Amino acid sequence: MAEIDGATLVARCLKQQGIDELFGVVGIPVTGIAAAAAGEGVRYIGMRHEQAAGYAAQTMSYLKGRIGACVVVSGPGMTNAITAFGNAWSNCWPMLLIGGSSNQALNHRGDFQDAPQVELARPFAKWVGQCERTEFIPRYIATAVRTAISGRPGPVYLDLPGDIINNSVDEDKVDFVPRVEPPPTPQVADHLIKQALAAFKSARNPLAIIGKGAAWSRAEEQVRRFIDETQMPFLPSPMGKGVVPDDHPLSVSAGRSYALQNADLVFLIGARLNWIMHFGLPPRFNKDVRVVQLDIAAEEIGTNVATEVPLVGDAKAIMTQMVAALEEDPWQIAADSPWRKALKEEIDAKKAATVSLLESTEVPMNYYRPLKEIQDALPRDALIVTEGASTMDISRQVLENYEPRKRVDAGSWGTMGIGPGSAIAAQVANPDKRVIALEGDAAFGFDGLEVEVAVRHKLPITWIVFNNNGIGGGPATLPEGQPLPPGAFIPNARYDKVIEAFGGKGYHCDTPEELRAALKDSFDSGETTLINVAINPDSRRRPQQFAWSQRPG
Ligand SMILES: Cc1ncc(C[n+]2csc(CCOP(=O)(O)OP(=O)(O)O)c2C)c(N)n1
Ligand SMILES: [Mg+2]
Repeated sequence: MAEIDGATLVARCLKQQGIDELFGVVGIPVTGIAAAAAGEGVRYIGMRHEQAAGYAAQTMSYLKGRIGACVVVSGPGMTNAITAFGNAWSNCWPMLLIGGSSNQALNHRGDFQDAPQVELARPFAKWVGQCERTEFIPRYIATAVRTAISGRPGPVYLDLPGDIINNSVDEDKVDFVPRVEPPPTPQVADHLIKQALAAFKSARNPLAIIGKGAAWSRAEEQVRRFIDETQMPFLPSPMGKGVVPDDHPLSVSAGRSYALQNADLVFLIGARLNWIMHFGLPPRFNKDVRVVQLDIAAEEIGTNVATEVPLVGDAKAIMTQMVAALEEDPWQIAADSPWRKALKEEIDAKKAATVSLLESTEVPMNYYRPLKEIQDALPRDALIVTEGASTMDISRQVLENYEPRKRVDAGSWGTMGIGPGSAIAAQVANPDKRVIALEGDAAFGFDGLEVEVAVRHKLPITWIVFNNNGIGGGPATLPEGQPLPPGAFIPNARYDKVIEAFGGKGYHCDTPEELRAALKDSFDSGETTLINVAINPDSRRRPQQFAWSQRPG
């Protein structure tokens, strides 16, 4: 009888479940899994920190529409992955975290890197399991995958003791199971679609809010048709950008605050009324706002604001129903309606107010001008990974997404450090597309050495660091003999040298012209490059505040 070891079995099952790449950091007891991967058709990508492996795995899930995986060692390796695990929980993304753990025979004996790993994962996990026998590995992986991708997605943790990984078993004794099918995509009863349409018709100022749930369920075609048919103004959430292209005439992104304050009805399409949407509460929302809510999770219905029409199910399936109902009973918001006219005026005024910032020739540069250089240089199907405070928030206004799932950012958890792992996954998933990782200098610091992984795997990511000397900016010189400002870093640091240490190409830019030339050179080179952009530390976003500093209480 043929024997198979646990490590090979893990790699084979990952492949069977549609996982073509495995991210991780090797060591005892998981090195064998990484080593077996290539033989089973899984590309192993060794990262420099477990959190980056975790961000890469979940970004893979989101971009490919199934599940990405990462493997980490016991103890500190596993705890290092927990922040990424929490980020997947907060964003409702699938992710399979595989943690090696101590040999079962050494439980409670003070083993190397022993830790309560199952308990650590549990609060964030949709499912946790510790595999007790090598023969059970296929069933455990299938259960993990099925749970992670079904309903509202989320992260799952599979704990594999060293002896389970290292044991060899008779292949005939292995508990093989079939590949997990794509999850069901529930629709709603027709009367709810009718109720929703009636609610839209009865509203004076309806607004669609498109979230990344719509992007996850691949609802773009149906959402786009709904917007076109009804002419309903829409606001994308940060990662809902691109489900309907940002240059669609009904996008109200530029007039976001006005649109939210004045909408009398919001149609949530895979978007949550959490802090990013100011909880749906005054002063940022109308106190009497009505809610039509499409969400995959029944328990999300009614969060913060009562829901008038609940549409619980898959965004693509329900929007298909909605578009069909509109075909039978067409209805449209007139272009000369007071709501659309008022929004247009507001948007025109807001856009006009930004022109001088976008065209500024000041040096050191503000945020807007270099972002405009990037916007002008990017192809329409570029993937934009971005994090930082002003760097990320202003980029949301200036950098447009024209296709769904083309923006990954700090997300629902506001997590700094997501960028490098996510950019690596984005380029691996889209080898022929332009990928940029736009990083605040502080954000870059969390995981900056991951650029080595990009160089090593020949991933032509363009890293762009917006360098304003710190967290929200720092002084041009550090004060002597006084306490240092808490967010200040070494001024004028040359992050471009970081990539040069690994043989990548670095650029330093002080002016818009230098940045334009660097972007062109970077894009033409087909290499991994890093552009360090000096940003005026006193430059801030337009006077309009961050959602995270706008929370009540
Ligand atoms: C893991 C984590 N640690 C700390 C923070 C707090 N935080 C919010 S934004 C930020 C960095 C902002 O600075 P930078 O990336 O340089 O962007 P800037 O606003 O300067 O453009 C930090 C540390 C966080 N959000 N996540
Ligand atoms: Mg900064």
